Amino acid sequence: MDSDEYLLHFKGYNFERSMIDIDFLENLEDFEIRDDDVFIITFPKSGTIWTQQILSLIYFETHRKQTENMETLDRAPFLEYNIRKVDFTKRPSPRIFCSHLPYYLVPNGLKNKKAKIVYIYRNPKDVITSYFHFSNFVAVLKGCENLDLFMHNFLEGKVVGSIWFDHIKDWYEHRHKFNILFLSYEKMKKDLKSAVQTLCNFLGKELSEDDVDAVVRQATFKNMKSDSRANYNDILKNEVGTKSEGHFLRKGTIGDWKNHFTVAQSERFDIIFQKKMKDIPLKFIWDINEE
Ligand code: PPS
Repeated sequence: MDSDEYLLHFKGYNFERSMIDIDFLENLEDFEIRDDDVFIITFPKSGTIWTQQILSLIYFETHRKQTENMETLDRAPFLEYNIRKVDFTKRPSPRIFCSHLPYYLVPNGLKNKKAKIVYIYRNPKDVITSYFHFSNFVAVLKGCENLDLFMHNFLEGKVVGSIWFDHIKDWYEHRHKFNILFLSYEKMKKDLKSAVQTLCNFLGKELSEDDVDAVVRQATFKNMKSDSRANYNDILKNEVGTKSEGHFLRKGTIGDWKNHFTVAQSERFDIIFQKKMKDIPLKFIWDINEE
């Protein structure tokens, strides 16, 4: 294990240093998995909190119908960033977790293929753009003066989550070991209702048409942004800390990278992407108007 001010390098992967309990990490592979557990797994800035909200709405009628006032972080906490020190063994089933872990660090019990994993991925130019802003917004990440420098760190894996290409490729190539659904941020953005239905089918949850509509309504960018239980404003301000003005729900769109990447940066990234992703048939959408 080695570390710098922001990153904790553990078993080949970079964690956010201040939010990690090292004892928990050391024992993560033996963390007991229940058959009805559900994991949302992502590389950072790929739609984690959005999916957290969607799954929470799908699973909990009290959330869907707004009869219980609970933050989504408490309904679907992060496994490795347990900032509220929840005793996960005491959580009632079904438990939803979020995680940025690479495939080789997740609890072994997930390989029984009973518990479910939803892997959300996003086109990496938008991930970089979102991550660049987030790094300059929250106190627990290293800020970066320009996108060029951030892209350099991103490609080198000097960010929480390490190398984006490794994360997605490894999960994809080891998908047969898990009960896993791959779904893209962009598909969710382009047709949220279909994405919710895809998720319900995978999770074995039968919701009425009205309930699906209620999930979709409460998971739009606009409605999440104004819902204090879902938008992370208070969590970032009071528990994580911020270093500038901003919002967790920043733009919430496809293709904002075009407002930040130069042509040269974009072309440089394309060459790397084509080379590294040539054997991975996952579909990426780079533009809001793309089919
Ligand atoms: S984190 O910090 O890794 O958990 O971040 P993560 O939640 O994975 O990603 C944050 C980005 O997701 C966007 N987001 C949404 N987009 C569309 N619709 C909805 N409802 C939604 N909720 C969150 C959020 O705005 C971040 O993207 P950017 O591009 O920065 O806006």
